[in-house]
Amino acid sequence: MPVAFVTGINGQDGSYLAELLLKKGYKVVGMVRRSSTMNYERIEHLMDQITIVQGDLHDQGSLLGLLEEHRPSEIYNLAAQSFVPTSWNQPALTGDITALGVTRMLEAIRFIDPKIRFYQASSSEMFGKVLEVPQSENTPFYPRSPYGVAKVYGHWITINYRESFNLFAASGILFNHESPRRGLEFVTRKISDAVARIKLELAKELRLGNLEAQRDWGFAGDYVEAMWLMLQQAEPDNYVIGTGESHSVREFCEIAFAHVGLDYKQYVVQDERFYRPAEVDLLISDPSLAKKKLGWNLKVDFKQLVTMMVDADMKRLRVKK
Ligand code: NAP
Ligand code: G4F
Repeated sequence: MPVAFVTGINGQDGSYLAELLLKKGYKVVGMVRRSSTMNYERIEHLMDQITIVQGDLHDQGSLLGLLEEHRPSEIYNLAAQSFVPTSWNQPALTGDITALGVTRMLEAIRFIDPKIRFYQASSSEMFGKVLEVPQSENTPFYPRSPYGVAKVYGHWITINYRESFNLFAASGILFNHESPRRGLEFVTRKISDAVARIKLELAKELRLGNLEAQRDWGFAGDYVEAMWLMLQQAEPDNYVIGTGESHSVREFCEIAFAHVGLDYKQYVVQDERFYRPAEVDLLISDPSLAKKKLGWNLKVDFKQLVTMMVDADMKRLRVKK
C-alpha cells in the first residue's frame, strides 16, 4: 500500500485530496498542528480511514521525525497561512510558514529519503499584477501581497531542490478553487454563506470590498486530481491549473443571489475595510500544458460551483435555524 503524507489535511484541499487518495488505495497520513481545540470538521467523515499525526511547518524536527516514522512515497505540501489579507498583518509569520516551511519539508525529504515525490501548493497569486494574459507556466511573477511573495519563494525553492538534488519536486500553480468546504473568510464562501443567511432571514446585508476583481474560479474537488496526476508523471514539472475563464466578484454575487430569487444590488454594501493595500485585479489561466500532459480536465463549471456552494449553505443553515 503506497503511503501519502499530506500537510494541511484539515484544510479545504487536504480534505478533498484525502478522499481521492483513499479511493486510489493509499494509506493516508495527515499532518495537523497542535491546537487546544480539535479542528477536524472537514475530515470528520474520514477519521477512521486516515492516520492523523502532529507536526508543524515551523518545526524542522517534527518533519524529520514524521517522515522517518511513516516513510511516505509521496508528500503533498498543502499547509500554509493561506489568507491573503492576514499576510499584511502577519507578514513574518506568513513567510515563515508559507515560504520557509517549504524548505523545511524539502530538507526533511533530502535527509530521510530523496526518492519521495513532492508536491508544492503554489498559487496564481504569484502572478499578481499580471504581466501577461492569460497566465501560463512561463508568465513572469509580480506578487502583490506578502502571501504572494512567500509563494514565489516556495515555488522557486521547489525548482531549486529539483535541480540541485535531483528530487522529484513538482509545483502546481493553482488558480482559485472553491467549494462548500472553503473557509468563511474567502470571498466566494462569504457570499454563499451570506446569501443563505439573508434568504433565511438570519442576516440583512453583505459587506464586501472590491466587486470588480476578477478571478479564475474552479471547484477544489477537480483540482486535487491534478495534484495527484503531477506526482504520477515520469519527470517533475510546473503546471498551471485553472478553468481558463475569469469572472468578477460582482458576477459571483449576481448568480449566487439570483439562485435563491434575490437581487444582489439590494443586499451588497461596499465597505472600505475589505479593500486591500495592493489588489490583484485579474487572474485568468492558460491550463493547456496540464490538459495535454496530465490529461486533466474540469468536471464542474462556474455556474455549477456557485449554485453548489449556495445550496450547501442553505442546507447547513436551515438545519441550524
Ligand atoms: P486552507 O483551507 O487555508 O488550509 C491550510 C492548511 O494549512 C490548514 O490545514 C492549516 O491548519 C494548515 N497550516 C497552517 N499553518 C500550518 C503550520 N504552521 N503547520 C502545519 N499546518 C499548517 O487552504 P486550502 O484552500 O486548502 O489551500 C491549500 C494550499 O493550496 C495552501 O498552501 C494554499 O496557499 C494553496 N493554494 C490554495 C488555492 C485556493 O484557491 N484554495 C489556490 C492556490 C494555492 P489549521 O486548520 O490548523 O489552520
Ligand atoms: O477569496 P479571496 O480572499 O481570495 P484570493 O485573495 O484570490 O486568494 C485565494 O486564492 C489564491 C489563488 O489565487 C490562493 F493562493 C490563496 O491562498 C487564496 O485561496 O479574494 C478574492 C477577491 C480579491 O480580489 C478580493 O479583493 O475578492 C475580493 N474581495 C472583495 N470583497 C474580497 C472581499 N475578498 C475577501 N476575502 N473578502 C471580501 O469581503
